[in-house]
Amino acid sequence: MSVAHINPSNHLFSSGHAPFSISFAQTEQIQALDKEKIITTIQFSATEQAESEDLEAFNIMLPSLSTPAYSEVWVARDKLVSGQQGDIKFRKNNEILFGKICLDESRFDSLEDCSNHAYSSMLNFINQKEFPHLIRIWNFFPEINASVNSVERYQSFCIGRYSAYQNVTEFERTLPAATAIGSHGKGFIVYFVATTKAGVQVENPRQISAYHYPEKYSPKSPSFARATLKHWPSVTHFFISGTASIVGHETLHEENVLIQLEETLKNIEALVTTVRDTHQQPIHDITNLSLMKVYIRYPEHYKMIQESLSQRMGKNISIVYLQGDICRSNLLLEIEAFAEFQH
Ligand code: 3EB
Repeated sequence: MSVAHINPSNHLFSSGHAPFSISFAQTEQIQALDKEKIITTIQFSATEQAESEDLEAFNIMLPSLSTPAYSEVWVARDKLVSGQQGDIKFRKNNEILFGKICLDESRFDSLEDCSNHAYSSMLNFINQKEFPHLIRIWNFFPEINASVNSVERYQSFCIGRYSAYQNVTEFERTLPAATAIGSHGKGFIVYFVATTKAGVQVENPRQISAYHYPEKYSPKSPSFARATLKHWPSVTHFFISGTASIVGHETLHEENVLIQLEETLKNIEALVTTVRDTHQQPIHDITNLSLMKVYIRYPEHYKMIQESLSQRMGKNISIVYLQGDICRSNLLLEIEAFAEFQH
């Protein structure tokens, strides 16, 4: 049973030390929660799901490869209020702001404009609020590997995002960890977490910073950090970006998904080691991470990946497997991760 080792209740109820917790949970567990403290519940399903008015629940159109399907649940320690400004829906308390933008691309002349609008709105929005620091962003939109006028859609997305960031002073220093995945839904979706005090950027010694990638991947480089560490008064959160089989800036092992998995884990390991040795965080190795999301291009690779990864990760980490398109067509999988350290 692919998810037998998941024990969502370990994380579900915030210990009280952290401003929020993240876990993978099933419907019954979510129903038991205090609604005023649910930041959001993210479902992953290939079929459209009813969306609540105020972010309490929304769906990302990525088929779940593991069964049963788990939702990603964000629970706050303190009560939240909801709001909306323009295209942005948000929920916040004194410590955290969670925001989501969902755009209909047909409103715009191009994906570049759509991406630029989403990022400009988000940056403008967080700057007016008590939460000017981004610590984590997710991006989902369809047909990520398709080309329009010989520009890949992922590149158009990068160009729009980059130009929105041009209004931020020394923007590269402010970039948070991120994920960008091709979904099966129609909408262009960005969701983000912003805080009152900045997180710490972490880069990967095995990889060139994405914001310094050469032009061949995108005329304007991808604007994200490899990971963010966010220190709170008594815990630290560690957000690892979507990570793939890239060393330096090149994709490795195009033909072999299991070797891509190994290379990806080496990249994640390098981030863990950096956080342990350079940032003095109490993490020994990758088996100490708490959550992982694995995005797999071809569903037929799921079983192989799941067998290999669950063996490597042991019992403490909860893993969900989703079918999604990775932003370079030669990448077969991508993994993001999360951990919480008590001080
Ligand atoms: C990579 O390392 C893989 O454009 O926001 C991973 C995470 C990737 C985020 C993004 C892209 C993004 O380049 C792709």
